[in-house]
Amino acid sequence: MKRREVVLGAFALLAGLFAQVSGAKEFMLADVHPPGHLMIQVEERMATRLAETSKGALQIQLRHSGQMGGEGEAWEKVKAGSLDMARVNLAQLAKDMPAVKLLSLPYLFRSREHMWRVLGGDFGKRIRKEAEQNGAVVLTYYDSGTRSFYSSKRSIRSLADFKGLRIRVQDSPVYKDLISQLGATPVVLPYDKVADAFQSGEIDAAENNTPSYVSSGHYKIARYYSLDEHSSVPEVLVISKKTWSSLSEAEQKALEHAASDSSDFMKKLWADSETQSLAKAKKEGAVVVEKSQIAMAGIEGYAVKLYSKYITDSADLETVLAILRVK
Ligand code: GTR
Repeated sequence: MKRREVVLGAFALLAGLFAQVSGAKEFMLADVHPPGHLMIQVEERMATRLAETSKGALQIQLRHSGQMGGEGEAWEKVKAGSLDMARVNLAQLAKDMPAVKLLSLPYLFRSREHMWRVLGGDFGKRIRKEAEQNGAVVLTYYDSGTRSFYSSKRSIRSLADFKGLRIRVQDSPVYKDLISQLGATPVVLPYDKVADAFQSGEIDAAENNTPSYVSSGHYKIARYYSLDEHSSVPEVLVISKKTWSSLSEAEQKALEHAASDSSDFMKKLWADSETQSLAKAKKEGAVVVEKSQIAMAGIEGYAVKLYSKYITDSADLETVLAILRVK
């Protein structure tokens, strides 16, 4: 049987567990991306699938474009149980979860396939456990590609180009250290404040994957994009433990299933979304520097310092080695 048939079969089986209902349970889902970003399309599909499977009993109310605040705020609310669900970058959880600090280290993953296998194995279980200790349940992960630097000032081609730059980062200790190690100044800002910060001169650079560089409009302000691919931290969909424990087993299964189906859907479309975004940025004037044109040897030196800071004991070392050993 083909995978698509298996998936549809599972949805049909789950649907059998739901009776037609009059009142529905609604889950508020926060995301910072605007409509049009692949992530939002994927979440809309998840909402539709969930509503169909549950015969209308389970509904997702999607709040896109940061309507519920920045990602840090959304994560805090999920932990506290005052927001049902959030889709955030896993880096947002680094402050609270030691496993995520290790996962955020540069150059940890050899490839996207390697990353997915790590998330599906023991390390994935550890992340789930740490999330639960914080009051959240991990429903699924999504592709986020690799992140690269962009600047409004100049192309970054070597370590020397970082000197004096003020670079926006997500609120993660690893990202802040990464920028300092490169000789620049980290500026922590929520995603929706980045464009204004470029305009006002508060920052000279930021970093992100190509779909976000383009859908946010940053490519129009910070035209120099250097594909150094310094990190690949996936996106995560979390639900508050409070909401999760109020659901029946059938409801939990339907939600898990819709989430994992949406992640599979994203996996198929991600590469195209990267290619199309990069083509758009180039066509509209972004100056793109390929990885082969960047003096990576100098830049990669910072990774060594980060590894020695974040691998604090033999257990951390064993964890990182286990990640590297995953085939
Ligand atoms: C995007 C990511 C968001 C958020 C944003 C940021 O690529 O999808 O979840 O992390 O980057 O830089 O704040």
